[in-house]
Amino acid sequence: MSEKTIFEKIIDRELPADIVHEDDICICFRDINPQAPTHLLVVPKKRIVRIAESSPEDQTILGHLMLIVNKVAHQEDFAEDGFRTVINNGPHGGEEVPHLHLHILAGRQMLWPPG
Ligand code: DGP
Repeated sequence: MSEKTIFEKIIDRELPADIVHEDDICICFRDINPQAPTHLLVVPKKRIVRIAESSPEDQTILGHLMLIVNKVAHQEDFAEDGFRTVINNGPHGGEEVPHLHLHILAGRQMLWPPG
């Protein structure tokens, strides 16, 4: 865990991002490769590598991320129409960036099962 992830570079303002929310615990910004009309990422400032490597001491952070999903859904005005929240974990999950992040997808009808 030596090199900074892309998300740590965004948190540290070494890379630009379209930030829609930030607080002491997390940051939320627009995904660079959107899979829906609105595609946001909610990222904890603490580098939890992935949900399968989180621990009980992360409980407050993990709960906070969920509440920020709620906040930005209202702030960005897609709470009522609906949206999908996704966490990709490991190779079968399609995880690319080893820094926990919640995807929020909104602005179109989601399909089930997901691809
Ligand atoms: P995942 O596959 O779950 O690890 O998702 C990683 C997401 O991160 C993917 O949807 C694209 C997004 N992403 C990667 N690099 C950047 C970047 O430099 N800026 C932004 N805004 N998003 C990025």
